[in-house]
Amino acid sequence: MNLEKIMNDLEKKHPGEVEYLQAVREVLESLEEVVNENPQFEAAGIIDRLVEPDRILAFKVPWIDDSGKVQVNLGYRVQFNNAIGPYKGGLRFHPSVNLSILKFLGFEQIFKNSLTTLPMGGGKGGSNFDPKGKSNNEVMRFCQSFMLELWRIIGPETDVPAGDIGVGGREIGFLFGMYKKLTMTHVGVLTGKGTNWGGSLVRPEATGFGAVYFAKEMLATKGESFKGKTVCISGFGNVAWGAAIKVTELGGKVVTISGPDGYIYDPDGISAEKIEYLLELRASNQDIVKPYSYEFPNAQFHQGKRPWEVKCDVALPCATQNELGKEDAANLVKNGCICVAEGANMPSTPEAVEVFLENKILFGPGKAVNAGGVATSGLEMSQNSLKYNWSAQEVDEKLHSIMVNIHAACVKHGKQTDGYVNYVKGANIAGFLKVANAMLDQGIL
Ligand code: NDP
Ligand code: 2IT
Repeated sequence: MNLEKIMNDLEKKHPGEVEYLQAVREVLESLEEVVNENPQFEAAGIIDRLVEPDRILAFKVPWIDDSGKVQVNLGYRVQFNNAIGPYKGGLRFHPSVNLSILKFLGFEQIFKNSLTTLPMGGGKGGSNFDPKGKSNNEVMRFCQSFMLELWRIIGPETDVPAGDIGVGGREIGFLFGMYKKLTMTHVGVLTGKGTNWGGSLVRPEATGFGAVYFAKEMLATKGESFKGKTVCISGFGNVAWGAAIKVTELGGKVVTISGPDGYIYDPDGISAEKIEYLLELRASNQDIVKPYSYEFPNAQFHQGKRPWEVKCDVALPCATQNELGKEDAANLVKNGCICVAEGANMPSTPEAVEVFLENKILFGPGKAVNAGGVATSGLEMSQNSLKYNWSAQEVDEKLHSIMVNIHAACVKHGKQTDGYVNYVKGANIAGFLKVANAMLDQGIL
């Protein structure tokens, strides 16, 4: 495999799609060896076919705001690969959304979904719509307009979207309502649904819980655990709060959370009660991060800064892509951090990842660490097919065993001769092999 030639060709075809090109390069770097050892992959053009999405739907989303003004946003769905199951992956609503970001997320999703051991292909979608500051009615009208286009290409056996940044239970409800109205079907076409109309218990907290289950396995390889560990978390969205709850349950002390404008450092620890308080603020659409320092006076708000300057044993970046750079990584290592597990998708820049690997600390990439979210979406799809609901305990046990299995697959494919586990390589190879072999079986398509 000629990595530089593949990347040069892709850069020419897709100039400026920096996040997408970054994600492809990171995966292909890990795959060089396994592709060279298996000439059947090259003969069937597996890599050339894998790096381009099957199709992309791009559309406009017109809607009327509360003042009666017409607004127009852009909407997308990237259906990347369905070799091992229907396209599956979240929808992101954030002003920064563009095709490069959705292609990077869709590409990562192929390998992540493969790692879950469940039959799901990779896809992603979203819009540059900003739900922040919008009324419920505005969000509803936007979601309905978005679904008026999207419904044509999704379905429970075709493509099953879910949440991501800016898309939670409320948005999934409005999207599902419109799909149901248009098709006159009540089916598992979306995951993250309300639990009294087809949603799975534990799905809201699954990504954060899964991330901590994975980090727990990583720590165990060094004879360590979360007990007594100081933990830095970024963000305070769906993934971050789930992770904070589980870390606290396991005896760790979470000392930071963050938003786009800065981070909170609470030396007393962000306890279960404090998390409860933050979730109440979040449910009523209020700002979380800054007000925290008014409520809990020992806590400090650091305007415009990231939490990676705080001394910690474990770091869980749970906000967004490229939020942890080379200097942040060097700081974490210098301060004695032994484990970084990515709750977000691609939060560490390539330079930061290099710092972690060079220093041989435990580093878990997003596609393995945060796979518990989509895995539980897969469990939601199973329950919808069965027309049956599992208890919270049943779902949590399945999630836990999936995360343990993903960890084992990463170790199997990522362990170096010196005993160090390169989880980046392990996750990419394990995720790739299943998809590549399925593509071989199914012919050139
Ligand atoms: P949410 O919208 O629930 O939360 C995102 C959080 O990150 C918020 O606290 C937000 O702050 C903060 N944030 C957003 N942009 C920035 C920024 N530029 N700098 C600092 N903080 C920022 O999203 P999720 O928790 O669902 O997603 C977080 C990450 O996890 C994403 O990378 C997503 O792709 C990934 N992920 C999500 C899964 C899921 O099941 N939801 C599954 C697997 C991965 P504020 O609200 O103030 O803007
Ligand atoms: O990045 C992700 O894995 C998600 N946002 C969850 C996707 C899903 O289909 O549950």
